[in-house]
Amino acid sequence: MPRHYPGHPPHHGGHDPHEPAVNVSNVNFLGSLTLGTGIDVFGTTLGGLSGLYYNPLSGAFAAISDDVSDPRAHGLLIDLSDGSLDPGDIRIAGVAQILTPDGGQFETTGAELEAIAFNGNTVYLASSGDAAGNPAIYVMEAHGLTVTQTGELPIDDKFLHSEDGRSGVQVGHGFESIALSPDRETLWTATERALIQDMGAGGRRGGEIARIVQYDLRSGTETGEFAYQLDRAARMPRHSEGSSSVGLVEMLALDDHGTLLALERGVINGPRGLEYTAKLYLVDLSHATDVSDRDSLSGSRFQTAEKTLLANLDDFHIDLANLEGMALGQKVPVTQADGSVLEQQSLIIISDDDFGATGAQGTQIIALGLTIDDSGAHQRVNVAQQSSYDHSSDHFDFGHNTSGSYDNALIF
Ligand SMILES: [Ca+2]
Ligand SMILES: [Ca+2]
Repeated sequence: MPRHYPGHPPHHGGHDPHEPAVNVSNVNFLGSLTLGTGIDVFGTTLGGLSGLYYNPLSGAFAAISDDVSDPRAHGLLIDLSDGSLDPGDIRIAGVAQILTPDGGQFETTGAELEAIAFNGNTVYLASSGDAAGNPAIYVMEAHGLTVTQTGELPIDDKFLHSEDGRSGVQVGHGFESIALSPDRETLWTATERALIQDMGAGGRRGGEIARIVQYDLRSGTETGEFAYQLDRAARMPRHSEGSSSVGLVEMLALDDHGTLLALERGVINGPRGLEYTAKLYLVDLSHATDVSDRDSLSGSRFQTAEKTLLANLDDFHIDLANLEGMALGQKVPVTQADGSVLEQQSLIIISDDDFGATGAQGTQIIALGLTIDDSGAHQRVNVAQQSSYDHSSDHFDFGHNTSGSYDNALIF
């Protein structure tokens, strides 16, 4: 029986007769599974999973691994047809290699890949930092089991490390998210935490201010930046050493106009070791100030993105791992408390196990069901819209793998 999260009522912006475009409500917990550490997949180890993409045509998920020494995407099949995530519902499928434009190993870039999106033709990968510490959005072409870089989106100087160390992303906290609009014309990414020069902008009582960056994919140019106020980091126990932080680790677009789902993850490294929190927010950029012309937000006035809590994953009473990636999956039948069955949109959230280095016991996969009401949207939410995608040759077959071995099937 899925657990219902009473949560907060959907927020109605109320500023504009066209708002809210999309409402999300009735968040249900459909289950959680952990894949153990050290699972060998064609000579690689499943792990480091930091971003997730769902291909509605193949029914497969592609998870990007942040392994700097062997960048790759892992294929996963997740069967939620009965509305519940249970042992045996997850199968590991192919591995796709990531290559540089000249066909070389992508590890030479030193990039830590943290998010993935695919528009039917082009794969986009976000990096939290490369060998020089700078973030990137890589533009790639997928051919079978290889994904080859063809370009990069331009990154404004304010995100790059300055020689004096006073501006740019905090080390390791560059881009962790990619959201593609349903019409595939807009891409949003975001810094995980504040830029160095924006550190004081959250005020004494607020969390850090991250920046959401908007790109127009037809022109390949940046078209806006929006301030996103993170939750405050959890307080450390008195007299204890350690650290506590909150970061924006994934986003998904629900419409073409800046209605997003966002995942905020907290990391507390204290006397009890590493503990994690995760909160799912509905984000609306439509009233946020475009701050792209401000190299620093300190001392300036601006309207942040609106955010509404949809679910605190702690309320599902599971031991949360280091959750970093999410994707909207198939529609699922979800049994409600009164016994009725509701068709919901599934949301899959995955953890980065850091290959066990931080003591993680494996990759956690959490399934939620959401009701997404897009009746007010200019364009319907349609995750299956992939009209230009030729998928004649690369369907996964759920029934094919009965031997327990992995199909090195095509992911894209
Ligand atoms: Ca990661
Ligand atoms: Ca991510």
